[in-house]
Parts: sequence; C-alpha cells; structure tokens
Amino acid sequence: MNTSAHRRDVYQRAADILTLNDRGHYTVPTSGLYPFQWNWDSCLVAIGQQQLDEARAWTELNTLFEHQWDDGMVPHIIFHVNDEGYFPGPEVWSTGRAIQTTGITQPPVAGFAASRLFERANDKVLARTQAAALLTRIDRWHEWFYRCRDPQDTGLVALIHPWESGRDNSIDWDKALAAVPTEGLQPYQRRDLQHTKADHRPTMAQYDGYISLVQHFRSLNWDNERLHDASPFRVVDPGFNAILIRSCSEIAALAEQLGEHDIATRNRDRAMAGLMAMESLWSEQHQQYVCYDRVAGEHVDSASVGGLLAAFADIPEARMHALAKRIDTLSSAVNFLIPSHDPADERYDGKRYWRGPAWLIINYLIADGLERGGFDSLVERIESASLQLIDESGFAEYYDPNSGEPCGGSTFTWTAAMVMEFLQQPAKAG
Ligand code: 9WN
Repeated sequence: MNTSAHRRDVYQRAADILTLNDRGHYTVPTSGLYPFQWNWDSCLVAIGQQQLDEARAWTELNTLFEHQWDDGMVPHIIFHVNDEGYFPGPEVWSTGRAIQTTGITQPPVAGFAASRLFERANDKVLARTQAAALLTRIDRWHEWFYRCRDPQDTGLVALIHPWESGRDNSIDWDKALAAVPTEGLQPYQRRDLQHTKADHRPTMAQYDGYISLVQHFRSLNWDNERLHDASPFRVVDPGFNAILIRSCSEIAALAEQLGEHDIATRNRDRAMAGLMAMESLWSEQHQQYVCYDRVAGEHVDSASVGGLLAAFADIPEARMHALAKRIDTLSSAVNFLIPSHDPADERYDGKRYWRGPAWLIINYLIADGLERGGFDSLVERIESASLQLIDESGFAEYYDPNSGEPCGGSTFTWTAAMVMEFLQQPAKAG
C-alpha cells in the first residue's frame, strides 16, 4: 500500500471505532472495560467526531453537560445504563441522581473542545447556537472549580481523588494516596481485571485508597462545599491546572466572539491568575513542573507527564523551551514518545497504566501546546511516534513506550479520535 492509501486506511479504521463505540448520544471509551460515558474521553472524542458528523459532535458535549450538577460540577462518569462489568458502579457512589453519576470530576477539556468545534465548524449557524448554550455551562463549571477546589484563592485547583486527574495510578499520587486512611473499608470486588491484565492496572493497595476516598465523600453527602477541606487527599496537578487554564483562555476568546463580555472577563482573569500561580510548581531539579501536596504541604518529587502537560497552557517561553528539552531527552530513553513517567526513575513501569506507558491523548495535548510554541519538528516526532504505535499495535488504550506493546483496553475511542486528528482526513491524508 502506498503512503496515502495506508493513511486513508488507518483513518477509516479509526473512524470505524468511533462508530462502533457510539451509543447514539454519547460514546463509551471501549465496551466491556468502560461501558459508560467518561467526561474527558467524551470531550476529546467529540473533536474527532466532528470530522465525521458535526451535529453528533455537539451532541456528545451536550449529553455530558445535561448531567452537570446544580453546584456547577461536571461529573467524571455518567452511568447511562446498568452494567455489572464495571466497579465502582452507581450503587457505590450513591450520589442520588435520577441518572446516576460519580461525585468527582475529571480534567476540564470541555472549554478547549467546544472552542475547537466552533473554530472548525462548517455549519456556523449550528455552531453559534451550540457554543452559546455550552459557554454558560462551561463557565459555571470553571466557577465551581475555583470556588470549591481553591478555597484559599491560590489560583490553582486541587484534586481530591486520583481519578480526577485522569492519570489514576501515576507515581505523583503514591505518597498522598498511601496516607489516606483505609480503616472501615467495606469489602469490594474489582471488575477491571476481568477485562485486562493485572500488571497493566493499578494495585490492590491503590484500589483500597480509591474506594476509601469514595466512601469518605459519600459519608459527607457529596457536599462540595465541604469535600476539599475534608479530604485526606488534596494534590495540585500542573497538567490538570494547565488544561483548566487553557480552557479558561479558550472560553474567554469564544465568549468575546459571541458577545458575552462578562464570561470573557471572568475566564481571562482565571487564566491569568492560574498562569502566575503555575510558577510555584516549577522544579529546578527536574526542569519541569511537579505536583504540590496540600495536605503534606510539600512538592511531590515525581517527574511525570503531568508536569509536561503544562505545555498545553500559555506558559512562559523559557519554560516551554525547558519542557521541549525534557521531551527531547526522554526520546533518547524510549522508542515511542511520550512516556507518562521518566524511565530514569526506579518507580517507572512501562506497562502499568500511568506509571510509564505512552497515551495518544497526552501526545495530542502536549503536541498542540508545542505547536503553538513553534516546536514543529518535535511535534512531528510525537505525531509520527503515535502513528507508528497504531501501525504496530492497533488502537490500544496505552502502549509500552519501549516495546510498543498494546496495553489496557482495545478498540479505544479516544485513541482513534486522536489518530483522526493526527491524520486530519482528507487534508493531510491526500
Ligand atoms: C477511572 C476512561 C477512563 C479515563 C481515565 C483512565 C481510566 C478509569 C478506570 O479510564 O480511568 O476513571 O476505571 O481505570 O485513567 O483517564 O478517562 O477511558
């Protein structure tokens, strides 16, 4: 097959995965392992979906925001159907909603996604109506973040559960999660290991911490006015904050275009405060950003991809150069960019989820930031590593960055959506 025929074929296989996992008004990450709607998966999938069907892409975001809580939070999972194959299901969360959701959130890529859909829309009339409605809801979500997760007004929000980061078992959380009390943990049965290999997934001890936190928040009736201060886990993640900051900037620009000046001002101010505060997460030792543990009152000694994800926001030029250099250095340590943790760290594990493997969504977000900074050749290397992983190992959830082995779930929706973005049919595929 010649190159352009090959690219068309890969593109088509990616598009087929989006169709396969489409449940009409939302998309599942993959059937079996993740049978519901996940927050940041949906937003990133919508960007790929737009290439196939613009109206369907807006629906994906709308479905998510239909489940926004009254206080402004947008939950991390929406349990649209019953499925015994996932743990912890709705009965464990017990958030008391008609269509059940979890009681925590996930990385706020919605602002970025909505603005990307708007910029690229062919149907401008549809896009204006959809974006105007979503804008108010996204602004409420951002307001919720700074009110409930930054009560001291530092400019940065904290996560109260590792699942909120989307990088569940990252080395970043090891110390903070180990300090979460697990006495009184009710017995439970994991389901993830029925679908995928145990050595690709979090450990039992980590699950004990995850479920203990859920039980604790449930005992506080999911009252977001109390959860931050009452949580034994409060970590500030540079990657998560960078996503929020970028979404605030994107929403500000979108609001200007739609004549919503108050929303624009509020989100510009949030982004500016966030960018200034990000400086407090810079590590001279690691030459990248690191997490800050609010409970322990200390920075986390962990060079993870969370710190590199900061490139997604408009960080200072010197910082962007340092991050590009870090990624370049990492490329000599692995065969496929970008490892989710530095292989030089003895805690690195190339197959275990967020402790080493490469993820295409992370590659996409970092490449997007680097592209804005003008690092074209590095962007090309990240994109070509991503596409090579697909060629060698299919549309997996994540990949060992050295062997390229596919890990976790297969026929994975957001991996496919990111491939469609990298290929941008038909423009790039020729
Ligand atoms: C818990 C769906 C989600 C992603 C997360 C990823 C994984 C869930 C799990 O799958 O987390 O939310 O059960 O392991 O870590 O980023 O959104 O794809």
